[in-house]
Amino acid sequence: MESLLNNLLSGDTRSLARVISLVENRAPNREEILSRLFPHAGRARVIGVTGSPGVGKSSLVDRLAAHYRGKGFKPGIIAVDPTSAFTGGAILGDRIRMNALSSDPGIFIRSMATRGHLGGVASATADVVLVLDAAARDPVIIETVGVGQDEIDIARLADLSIVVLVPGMGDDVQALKAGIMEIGDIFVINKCDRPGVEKMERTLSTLLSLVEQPGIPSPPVVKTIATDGAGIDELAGHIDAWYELRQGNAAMLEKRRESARQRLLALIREHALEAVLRSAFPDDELEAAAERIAKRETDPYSLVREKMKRFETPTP
Ligand SMILES: Nc1nc2c(ncn2[C@@H]2O[C@H](COP(=O)(O)OP(=O)(O)OP(=O)(O)O)[C@@H](O)[C@H]2O)c(=O)[nH]1
Ligand SMILES: [Mg+2]
Repeated sequence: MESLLNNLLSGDTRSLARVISLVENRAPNREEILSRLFPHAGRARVIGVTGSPGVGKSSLVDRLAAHYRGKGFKPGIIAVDPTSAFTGGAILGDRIRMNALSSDPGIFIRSMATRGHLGGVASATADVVLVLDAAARDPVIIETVGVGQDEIDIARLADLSIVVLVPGMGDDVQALKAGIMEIGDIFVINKCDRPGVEKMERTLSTLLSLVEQPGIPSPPVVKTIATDGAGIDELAGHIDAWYELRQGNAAMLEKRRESARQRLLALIREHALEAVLRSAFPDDELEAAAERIAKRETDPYSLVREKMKRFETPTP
């Protein structure tokens, strides 16, 4: 393990891929690995890109990564895929679309399925961000489809969230959860080669004025055409300015503190659940109990009350 981690730290891509797999597959030594890497992380800019299916997130991420690559950085990309565990097709789709990049070892791409992670996908994504960060990947860009709590949790992992919209989705935008509007630090109207750009701009500024907070300037809105690269330099300019403005300031520190708090709680939850299950339901007792409840021989409430008694500390 020592040499694997050293290779990762000195920039070896294959070791990076192996460590991510170990972490994602919940290898028994994964927490040891993560604590070893932790001191080497904390430098990467972590950028979230969120938006409805097909708005052009992967195309934008592809362009952004190429932009930063051109500046001498080595970006890491995590594509969080909500459907891949069911069909396997969407992962392949992302791989194909991002193909132009994948031949360059300076850009590392990883797809993650949202299902099948015991601790939740946000938790698994946080671990992968840490690994990429320790491997000196910067920026780390996370692509997610903007639906559901998982995505909002993932967006919270990022320092900065980019929300992607397209012309003609007016009514869909109205239906967007307020949560998504609120996490947006920069808004992108992509596919500006299509009609309806001005209407979309107006709808967006109306929505932004609803969530506006006094004293805080509205987030920038950038118009892009990801397929030909128009607006990408401007988008990167806003990202860079965002970081410059916040470098080491109180709001940034508060965001990192909040993110650390969430991470800590998530880890405690995971460990506590595992420990309680192991202690209260050893072997296949969980299955046996489920069967008894299904057959109406007992009820879950008294069973859990009974099982939890062992964790109660006696009141002095
Ligand atoms: N006309 C036009 N098409 C675009 C633009 N950006 C992306 N597309 C196309 O839109 C389709 C979807 O693009 P993706 O980048 O895969 O979108 P996505 O949001 O990552 O999609 P999912 O990951 O499936 O949610 C592709 O066919 C792109 O070529 C654009 O600016 N203009
Ligand atoms: Mg995509």
